[in-house]
Amino acid sequence: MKMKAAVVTQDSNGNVDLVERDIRPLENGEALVEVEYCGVCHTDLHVAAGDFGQKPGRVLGHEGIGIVKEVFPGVTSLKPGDRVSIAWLYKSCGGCEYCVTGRETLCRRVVNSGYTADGAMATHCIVYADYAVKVPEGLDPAQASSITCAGVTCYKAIKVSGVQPGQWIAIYGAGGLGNLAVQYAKKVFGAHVVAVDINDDKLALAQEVGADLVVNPSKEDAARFIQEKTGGAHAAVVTAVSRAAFNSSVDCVRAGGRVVAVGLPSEKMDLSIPRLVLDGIEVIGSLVGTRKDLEEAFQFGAEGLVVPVVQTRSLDETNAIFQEMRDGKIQGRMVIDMKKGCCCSHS
Ligand code: 8ID
Ligand code: ZN
Repeated sequence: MKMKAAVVTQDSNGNVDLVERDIRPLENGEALVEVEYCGVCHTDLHVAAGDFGQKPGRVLGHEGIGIVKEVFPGVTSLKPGDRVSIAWLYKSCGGCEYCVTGRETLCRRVVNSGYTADGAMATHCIVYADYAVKVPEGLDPAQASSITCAGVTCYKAIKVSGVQPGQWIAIYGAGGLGNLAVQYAKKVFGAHVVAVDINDDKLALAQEVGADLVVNPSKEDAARFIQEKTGGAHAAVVTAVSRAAFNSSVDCVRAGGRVVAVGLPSEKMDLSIPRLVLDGIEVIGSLVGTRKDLEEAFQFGAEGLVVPVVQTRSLDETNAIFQEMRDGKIQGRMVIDMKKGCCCSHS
């Protein structure tokens, strides 16, 4: 059987080639999923451009949702017909200090979809069954796809931020991740939210989904604005792909504030040592979420507390979507619908 897939170009130039490939036979513990939707995450752009090492030929995609078609004999966690996710956490070792202490995404032997394993930007994908999280009833599959990375990453990062109900959190970057961060922070954690983005359209959408305040750092000093309006945020989550945003986030929090780094610009941030020490600022990274985090993040979507803003396109348009993302033109999340523009010759 064949599949159609978007793979990193041989020279990792930031684009994909659309190819037809054989679907390999399943191995122990695996399941074959017919992909319905796959969101395009900015991480796909980083992988396609070789930002974390060159991955020519790799099938991208870690915001996949699909239906299980077949499982390897002995697999009990999934059955044909189940709707499941294909997330960044493809598989971890299950036995190391990270895996046994609820930090499986930090496993040193982790395998990641669309990076070190072939991912979900394809008509079909092979998953490791125990790591494919089931999508709850009542959650639209296109919306579920954007929760599979963007949603769970922000939900987890806000957990890590420790923000309490009624406190202020600053969300830097109001794109695919940031729009969902605003919603989780507001609707699930009961925080007051200030959204920061260089694009006014994204700020308008952030306001629509619940941001109390918005600020555009290309027009005014965001950290000063946040200090003046809130007395300093209690926490900040930085999803912007920009060093300037990371630097500003350290200045926007009050004494004792915590900055959670999520965005992945290939740069270094400035940290004033006196600011860190005298004001007790914490800076911590947060990487996607565990399977349990994803189950929880899905449930808030199924209950309608969080409503991902998604638009759908075809797999053939992947390079155009990448360019729109680079240009900051996408509102919410662009999701590839595998049925769109499909000739069905591959199935
Ligand atoms: O687990 C993780 N830590 C994780 C998971 C998923 C994604 C990390 N990421 C990383 C991605 O690799 C990427 O580096 O998070 C970053 C954001 O991903 P995204 O939300 O999928 O990207 P996007 O939709 O393009 O949104 C980025 C937003 O940042 C804004 C842009 O306008 C856009 O809305 N932005 C930029 I670029 N510079 C800014 C600045 N200086 C800014 N906003 C505020 N200030
Ligand atoms: Zn992602």
